[in-house]
Amino acid sequence: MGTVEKVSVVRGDPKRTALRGRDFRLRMKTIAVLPTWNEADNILPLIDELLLVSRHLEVLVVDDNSPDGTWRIVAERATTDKRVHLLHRTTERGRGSAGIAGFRRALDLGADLVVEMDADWSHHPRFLRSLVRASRKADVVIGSRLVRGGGERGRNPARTAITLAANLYLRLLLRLPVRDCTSGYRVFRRAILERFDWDALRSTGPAIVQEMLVTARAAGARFAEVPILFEERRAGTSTFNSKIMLAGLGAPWRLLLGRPAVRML
Ligand SMILES: Nc1nc2c(ncn2[C@@H]2O[C@H](COP(=O)(O)OP(=O)(O)OP(=O)(O)O)[C@@H](O)[C@H]2O)c(=O)[nH]1
Ligand SMILES: [Mg+2]
Repeated sequence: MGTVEKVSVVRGDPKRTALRGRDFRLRMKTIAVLPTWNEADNILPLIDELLLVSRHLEVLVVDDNSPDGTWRIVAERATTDKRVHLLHRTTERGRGSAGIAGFRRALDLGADLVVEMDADWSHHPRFLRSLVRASRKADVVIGSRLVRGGGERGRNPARTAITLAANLYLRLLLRLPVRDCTSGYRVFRRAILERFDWDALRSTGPAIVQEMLVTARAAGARFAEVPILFEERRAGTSTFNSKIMLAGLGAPWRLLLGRPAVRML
């Protein structure tokens, strides 16, 4: 099967591109998938801000039975707002499998575009319009810290250094056609997600971010990167730790050795 690799980088000031949003692809059903683990203090304001981006945007929270009751807050909100959905998982836990479950549910809900983003305000809704706009010419759009106009704000320099090193390592090994291959702020078109063999994806943790890029590339996806400013989480605590970082070193080797989870046509 042939592989088409095409990258386009949308340059410019992310604040300005985010505001020029008249051409948000309003007729496309767009669902933002938010995996959550203990995001009770972030989730409602974030949902509110997201719903303001477009009245055609819906939100799907995938919560793994967070001890702080994030799922309960979202369940209550979902009873009064048809644009809010909750996938409450009680038997599984993990950022990777939550993402996969969220994408599958978004497709079942009829999404034309699926957005994936963190629920801690690191991925601000003000960039969503420019990401969605770029999906007119790309199957996968990355909210990127590593193109002109993008970056990180208010972060511990050690975390920024880890991001840079991880991207260097992953790009060297996986030869991915994007600069920011650890960004979890992305937009996927339905057609490319329909090529995924969801049962065959293997990453249960954050490596799912790269596994989805590898899978999309094998399915012939066109990629684009749009600048974003990644900010420190507003409330709650990070799930990132040295164990996750070490697991991240091994993850690309598994991807290199395995077959991408693409359905045969
Ligand atoms: N459903 C689910 N979501 C998770 C799990 N672990 C993390 N998340 C969510 O995944 C997103 C990213 O997790 P973070 O803890 O912010 O990790 P990170 O962004 O790599 O680390 P920081 O940059 O320090 O914030 C957040 O929205 C979390 O709530 C999990 O086990 N299950
Ligand atoms: Mg985070």
